[in-house]
Amino acid sequence: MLRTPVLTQDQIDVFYNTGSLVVRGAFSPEEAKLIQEWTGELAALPEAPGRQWVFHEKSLKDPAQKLISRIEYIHPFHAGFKELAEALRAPVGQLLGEEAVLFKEKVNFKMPGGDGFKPHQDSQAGWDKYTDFFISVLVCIDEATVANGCLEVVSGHHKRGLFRSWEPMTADDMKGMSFVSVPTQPGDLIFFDCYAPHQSQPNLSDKIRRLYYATYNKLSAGDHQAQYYADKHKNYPPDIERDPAKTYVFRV
Ligand SMILES: O=C(O)CCC(=O)C(=O)O
Repeated sequence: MLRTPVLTQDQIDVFYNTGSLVVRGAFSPEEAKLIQEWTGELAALPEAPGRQWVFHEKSLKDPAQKLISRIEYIHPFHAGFKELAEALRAPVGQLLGEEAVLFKEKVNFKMPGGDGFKPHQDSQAGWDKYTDFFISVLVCIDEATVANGCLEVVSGHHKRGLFRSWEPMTADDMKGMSFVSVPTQPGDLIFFDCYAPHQSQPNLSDKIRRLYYATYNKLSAGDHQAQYYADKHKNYPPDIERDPAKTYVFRV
């Protein structure tokens, strides 16, 4: 059984003032090892239509090589990740001030050669269609460093709200923002809200960097998970369910 992280009032205040919160060692080394094992099991699950969603990318080190970039829609197919998403619901509920409901989850693999993420706010990916506020939790699976592309967050600018849905941030939006790298160890967590600008660099190192993300909203704002995945499946299905005649564009 994974422990349920509990936040202090000081941590809740940091989250609201800055838009993010780092909790070191929220899971023990044994729990972190278990989550690593689960991630190996997840990556080894066969890819099949209607199952977990697997996405690939071309390696930046060797474009002839294809890498797993991301697996989404996990918890129905892996009991461990179901337990993890459940364990994180309580501290997110503390931050939301009421019960949290899961919106989506994924593992970003960022293998050696894996690409980074352009600066964005999560709600820019059309999440504002479902409700106006989400909190995500990053669970560090492998050590994340500047060299392998750890998360970089901006403090304070979450208070500006959503810039524009389905459009990346412009240079003008980013004036005065400073992206700060947040290296993490297995078992560390980073909570951040859907307006907190963040980005990450490609992984040009030789060390894998897997991070799990679970996103929640207030239960009183509705359970949007099924609709979100149905909509996303239409526009950006997992690789195995793609129509070879179509071009799919990752927008934000
Ligand atoms: O995993 C990362 O490096 C950043 C992920 C991210 O920003 C996203 O998936 O929206």
